[in-house]
Amino acid sequence: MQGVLTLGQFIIENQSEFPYAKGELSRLLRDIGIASKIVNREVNKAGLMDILGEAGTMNIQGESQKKLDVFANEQFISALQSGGECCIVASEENDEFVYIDGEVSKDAKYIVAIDPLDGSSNIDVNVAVGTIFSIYRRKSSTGRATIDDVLQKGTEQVAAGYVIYGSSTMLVYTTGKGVNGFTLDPSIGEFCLSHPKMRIPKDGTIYSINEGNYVHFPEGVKKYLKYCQVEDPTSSRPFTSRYIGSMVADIHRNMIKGGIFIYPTTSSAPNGKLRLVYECNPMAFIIEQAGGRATDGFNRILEKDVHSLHQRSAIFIGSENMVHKAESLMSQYTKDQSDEKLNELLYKTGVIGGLD
Ligand code: P6P
Repeated sequence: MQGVLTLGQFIIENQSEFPYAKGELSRLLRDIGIASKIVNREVNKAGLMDILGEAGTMNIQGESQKKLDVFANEQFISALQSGGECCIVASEENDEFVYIDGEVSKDAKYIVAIDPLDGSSNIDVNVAVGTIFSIYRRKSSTGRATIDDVLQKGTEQVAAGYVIYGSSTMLVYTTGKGVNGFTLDPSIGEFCLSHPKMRIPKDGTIYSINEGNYVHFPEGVKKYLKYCQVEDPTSSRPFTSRYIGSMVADIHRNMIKGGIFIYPTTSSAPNGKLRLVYECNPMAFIIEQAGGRATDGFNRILEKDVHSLHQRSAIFIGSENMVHKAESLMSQYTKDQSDEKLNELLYKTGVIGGLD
């Protein structure tokens, strides 16, 4: 394996990045890598097994769970349970967060938030799907961890990553010191460093959005789409529209080629569709670490207050200059409905708050 650096070797070689870490975070990342390989095996042969289709259950989002959703969720929770480095798992597939029982785990210092299989509705049509994970250090120092240990701002993440189960399977993660990508080599069953120090281009010519919702988009988004579609060779417009319908796949493509992914508020998703804790925050951490930008159209994703486990957010994420352009049109044409701005206004006018 001359010249091949596996995920495990890379984690150990870069362990000094983790402040105060005595190997726990390294082992936690290893556990996630192991579960990803098991999920990858099932995703790759989903068509051959009775593992396609509906599980006959619904998650808290009211979405019918695919058998692979449930399988993936079980694999990640099981890997984290046996690894012993995590005390709580917050998963898209579970209404409430899950305590990781066990003599060791209950005192473990890390919290994992995860979307075990994002885009799972694409599995039956053989389109790339992904896993998204976010790792926090628990804030409480004694007793059982609580919901407050989970509902931390995105800026508090110690690590975040995604796995894309596509033409090849890649694990991309950051611990706050840049982004590195690893491709699974099935012949040795190892994730191998293939994309060191990933950077997203500052500009791009790809925009990703479900234009089927056009009539329900905020005015600023409509203006941005028209901007993308105008003929202007000096700025390489019209841009190209690419939408896979799998957040990990759309954002990964934009990471490599440059581009912007937008899931704004719509009439059916007045707070956006994507979830802040285990989709928007981890992807925002990764993209910012790669030199990109991630906001809700007005506010930096990582600084948004986290009120609840399955809280949703609008997201504009990708190449820095493209996101800036979209934000400028949002501020020009759309009123910021987010809590932060409303609370700020109420505070300033003395309706709420005050120092007492
Ligand atoms: P729509 C998949 O269900 C997902 O959560 C993301 O992966 C994806 O970007 C989005 O929803 C697609 O949503 O409404 O365009 O089908």
